[in-house]
Amino acid sequence: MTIKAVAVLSGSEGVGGTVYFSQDADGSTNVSGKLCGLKPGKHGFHVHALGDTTNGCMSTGGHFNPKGMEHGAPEDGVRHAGDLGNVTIGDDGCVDISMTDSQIPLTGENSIIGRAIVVHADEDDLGKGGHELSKTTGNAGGRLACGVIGLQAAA
Ligand SMILES: [Cu+2]
Ligand SMILES: [Zn+2]
Repeated sequence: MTIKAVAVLSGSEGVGGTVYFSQDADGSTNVSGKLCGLKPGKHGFHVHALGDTTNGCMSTGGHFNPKGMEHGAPEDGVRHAGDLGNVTIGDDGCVDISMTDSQIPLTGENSIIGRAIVVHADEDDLGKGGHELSKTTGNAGGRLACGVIGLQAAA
């Protein structure tokens, strides 16, 4: 059985979209969907620890980090579980998301259900930018839109 989840992102100035998650039998999670209303180029894209949007995206906490690691790239050994890198927005202001990740399960103790997905104003430097924020946030700037990750009917 495939476990499925969805997040509807909304934020300032018309930024938003829908992101779908599905977990295969091998435990890795496919992430798909579409975001629009962003300026072309790379924008940080993360799972944040909390599904709390009482103060907009600001109250979703830091990057989901159950292992107590430093910030990194999705392909790095040292990374936050929530570090999904960047999405690249096209000239139309949109991106079609398609990625697979092994650290964002939808079941078990490190499940991302009830947490939030966030898209940022700036590029995530993947921990390598040399900025004081590189090792915590990738210096990805403001939180433009976010959504709480909730279960969908399984398929
Ligand atoms: Cu983030
Ligand atoms: Zn991070």
